[in-house]
Amino acid sequence: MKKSFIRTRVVNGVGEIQLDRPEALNALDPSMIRDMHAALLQWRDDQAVSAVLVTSCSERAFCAGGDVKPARDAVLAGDFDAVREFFAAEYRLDELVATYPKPYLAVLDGVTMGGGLGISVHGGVRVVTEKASFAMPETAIGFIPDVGSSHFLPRLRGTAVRCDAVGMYLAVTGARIGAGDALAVGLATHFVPRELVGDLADRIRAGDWQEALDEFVVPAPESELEQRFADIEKVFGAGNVDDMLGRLTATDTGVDPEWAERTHSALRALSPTSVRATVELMRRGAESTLEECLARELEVAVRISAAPDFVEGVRAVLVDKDRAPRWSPSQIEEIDPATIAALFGD
Ligand code: QUE
Repeated sequence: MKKSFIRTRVVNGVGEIQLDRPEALNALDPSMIRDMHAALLQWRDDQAVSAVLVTSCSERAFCAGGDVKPARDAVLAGDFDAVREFFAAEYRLDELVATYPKPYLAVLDGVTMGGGLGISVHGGVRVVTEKASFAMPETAIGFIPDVGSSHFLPRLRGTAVRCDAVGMYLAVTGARIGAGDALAVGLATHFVPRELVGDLADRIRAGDWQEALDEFVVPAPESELEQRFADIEKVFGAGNVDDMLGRLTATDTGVDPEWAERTHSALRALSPTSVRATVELMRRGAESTLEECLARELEVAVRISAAPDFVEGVRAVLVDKDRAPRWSPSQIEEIDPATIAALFGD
């Protein structure tokens, strides 16, 4: 029998899913998505299960995303039915998490990117440790932030300090943030030090997850991102991609010039098609339900996977790992608005 990449068990009414594909940072392949979906469905209708806990067996990662390498192979084979089915299955899992009728807890102790957010952020409890990091890095591989992110990113506003633009910033730049940042924007809900998450999981398995959290949660670490909220709001708060680029290169905006320079070069290295599509996706997502967002993301995902940058981006980042993608078109200014409209089926 083929090895399964997830382990499941039920202890004291807690259904536990442990992601077990450490060699791929728990990137979600079709079998993991299928097995996770099946376990969640079974537990949803099982009176003996009162809560679900999702953890990782890897020290490095919770989950690096949906495994896009097989999707790239399907594109190269011209099998777009397979591409669609891959993403559709992943988004159905995300929607099941979002609508799950029982408490859903994820322990995020390591890298969480892309599809990793899809199986955690839509749940009610997202515990982070100081080793947690988050990113939606799809614009770096010629893709779009998906897994419902066009619903949850436009709704991040900062908690202590308000910032409406932070979701747009995270989506467009793919910036990686830490545990304190994730708590400050609401991607995470609770902080527990790494040295105590094993004990936390044991206490959750003992049956009362709320008591367990009460016992182990400590105050959140500082957020560096929060220090940037004013600049992020000025640059990413309104307008189109050209406005954003203009504000990053202008000298009279009051934005920290060192951060503006860094952010500008980061943006220029990303897929121009992805950057434009992502801004449009987030704008539309701000006014849509999660169901609408997932349906839209699926259509854009299938169409953009057929554009040259997806095959090239996954090649550069995950296959050859030269990190030197050759984008086509190569500049944001060269993108025809009709190309973006077509991605959205307009
Ligand atoms: C953007 C992404 C992904 C990424 C890197 C990006 C992504 C993904 C992985 C990944 C990482 C490690 C693995 C693996 C896949 O990286 O979606 O198989 O071993 O799954 O810049 O969207």
